[in-house]
Amino acid sequence: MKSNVGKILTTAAVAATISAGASAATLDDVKAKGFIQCGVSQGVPGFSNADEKGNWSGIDVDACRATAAAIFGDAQKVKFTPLSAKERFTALQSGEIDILSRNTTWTYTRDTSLGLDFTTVNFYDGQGFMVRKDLGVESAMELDGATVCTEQGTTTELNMADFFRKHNLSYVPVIVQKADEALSAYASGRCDVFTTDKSGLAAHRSKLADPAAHVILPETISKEPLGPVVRHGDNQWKDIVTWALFVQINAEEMGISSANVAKIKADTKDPGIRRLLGVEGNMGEALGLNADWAYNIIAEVGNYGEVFERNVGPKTPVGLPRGVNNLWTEGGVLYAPPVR
Ligand SMILES: N[C@@H](CCC(=O)N[C@@H](CS)C(=O)NCC(=O)O)C(=O)O
Repeated sequence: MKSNVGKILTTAAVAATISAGASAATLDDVKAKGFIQCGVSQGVPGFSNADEKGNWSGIDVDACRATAAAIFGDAQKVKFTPLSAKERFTALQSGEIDILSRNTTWTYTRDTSLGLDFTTVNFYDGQGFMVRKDLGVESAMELDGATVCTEQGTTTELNMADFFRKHNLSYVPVIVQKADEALSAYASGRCDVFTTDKSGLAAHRSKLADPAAHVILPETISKEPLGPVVRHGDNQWKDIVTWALFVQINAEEMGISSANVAKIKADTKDPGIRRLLGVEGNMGEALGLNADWAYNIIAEVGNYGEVFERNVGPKTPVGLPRGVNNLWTEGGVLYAPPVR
């Protein structure tokens, strides 16, 4: 009996040593410098966008803020690096950034060939087309011969080529280096069509002089699961970024928000919530974090629903419905593994 206990402890200790030794690099670096360097877009309202004072906001910004809240108990401990689509993966590979949180689609090729790992999905999307309303086009099937603008280094390029080829339609691609160039080429009439993720279309439309003069066509031509990316091989860091998002999804499901988390922490007798909020035990320890890691995420950044409504929901200029990005209990696909 005694020797068995000894064996189990030894195995656990060895596992802990291996995991700490092999994977602690990014967390240690981040703790030492005192902030997370977060790679974001150059400006997609609702996802990552800076105001005139240089304050960043958006769903992708909040993924980095949630991680900062988990580590530092301070969601402001993040610095942002705006990146074009083409630059983004190199910035992560080279160590210039700690997290890439920039409307980036999780694909097989990216996950397996870039030395990077997708954590989880913070927005389920799909590619669409936007045209000027006065063109009178109602379906993507009417786009034969169109000039189509988009940004280089995106999933958009191949999806668009596949779509036109599959439907035997011709098109003229205009591929530019920056989203703003693509948008101004579209706005000036150099392109008939602007194509990207549908959330991106809604975001970019909100920047146009007369958003109501543009229509997003009904077709969704691809799957674009968007989420934060980290370097391959740092499992602890990947776990922290992943579970920060899972905490926010679970919090919404449990009815815990930034508005009520303090009261719930003080009053609740629910054992699962007591563990999640660090009243009992220390769920943060296995991630190298404190017991209040999840509490801090919810208190400072909010649950997933709050993040969605504040950044891209119907009351914002981006104006997206919750749709598939709703909880599984509400008809969506958000289903986070439990914190237990
Ligand atoms: N989700 C797609 C598209 C991402 C993307 O970069 N789209 C462009 C739309 S034109 C964009 O958002 N650019 C914003 C920027 O560069 O600031 C991908 O991962 O490749």
